[in-house]
Amino acid sequence: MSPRWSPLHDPAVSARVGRWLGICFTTAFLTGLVSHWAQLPLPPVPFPTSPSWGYRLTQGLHVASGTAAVPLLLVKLWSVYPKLFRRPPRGGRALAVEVLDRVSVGVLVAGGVFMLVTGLANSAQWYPWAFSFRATHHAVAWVTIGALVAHLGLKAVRIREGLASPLDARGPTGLTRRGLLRSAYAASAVAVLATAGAAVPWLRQVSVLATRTGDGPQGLPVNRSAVAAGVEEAMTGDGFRLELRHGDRATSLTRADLEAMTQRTEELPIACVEGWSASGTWTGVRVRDLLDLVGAPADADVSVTSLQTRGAFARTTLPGNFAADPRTLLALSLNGEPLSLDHGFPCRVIAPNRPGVLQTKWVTTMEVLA
Ligand SMILES: Nc1nc2c(c(=O)[nH]1)N[C@H]1C(S)=C(S)[C@@H](COP(=O)(O)O)O[C@H]1N2
Ligand SMILES: [Mo]
Repeated sequence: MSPRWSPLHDPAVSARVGRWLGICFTTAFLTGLVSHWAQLPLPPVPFPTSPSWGYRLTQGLHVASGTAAVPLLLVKLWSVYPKLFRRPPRGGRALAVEVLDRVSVGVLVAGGVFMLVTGLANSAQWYPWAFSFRATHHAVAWVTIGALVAHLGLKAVRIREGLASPLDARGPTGLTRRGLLRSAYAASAVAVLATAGAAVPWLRQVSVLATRTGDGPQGLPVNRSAVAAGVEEAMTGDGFRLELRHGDRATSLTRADLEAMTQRTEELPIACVEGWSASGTWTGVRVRDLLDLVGAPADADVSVTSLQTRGAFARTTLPGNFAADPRTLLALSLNGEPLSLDHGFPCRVIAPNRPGVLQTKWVTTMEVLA
């Protein structure tokens, strides 16, 4: 590095902060693949229904690792940006390596920034774009992780040298490399603690920036309210029917009919793709018991439709292994009280190990798919 740059702009710093950044990106990538798998309409290998808290854990880690990466990425970029002004080497081979290096770093930075910006916006429930969040976030994840692998390969020697370099050198303000790294790690820890209370109950007191903190009717947060979904109280009154269909067999049930069936109680979490999660005690009818009313075969996939008139996720598919799991309920009550309208009155799906977005509220039809 040319002497006019501070010794803080050095591989001793960038390799160390990069190591943590790599751990965060890899964690976010792997847990993101889990989430993608869980949300595919009908994956060839079914997403498992156990453990019931699995998605709560992986999606909590997904959002926490992305959050932790933000300060690390900023410090990493700051530590390396003088390299942008480096004169390119002469000669064929060295120049080719340099070009490859710059392209992989360019893709890695652009992809990493895109992933963190879209992910954070999503976890704050802000969707200021027109493209499909999940498809795009998933595609760019592969590009970013590919660029990361290329970067690690091209930089293996420099990284090893950087990790072995000492941390005592000071910048012009007196800050040492060690001090800079500690500040970066501290910023990262604060970012996680400030938000992780959305998934970890005992962190709620310190998580001042969490989007959801366990509040809401019946002790559970609400993501899309009845008003937002265009569900009105009148649609859920005496005229409400749950339609069950299987080929030419069909049955129609009132809420009182559902209440008259055998009731089961399960403790299951709502684990939102946005990272927040909370456990609830749900009581209602086993989905399998409902499917028996129309003679559905074991493990049949079920199409579930909501009363909602606005927004996405009015229709979801409950895969066969979820429909067959005895813990999967069409819930009628939450934490000992009839569901509030915002939690999906008259009835809603609650299944183990399922992304919140697929736990359909205000269910009005369940149709067995061939
Ligand atoms: N019909 C319908 N059901 C829905 C949604 C929706 O938009 N429409 N949102 C889902 C999302 S994103 C989550 S996280 C859970 C939240 O359930 P809760 O509001 O009861 O906590 O409901 C899900 N059920
Ligand atoms: Mo959600």
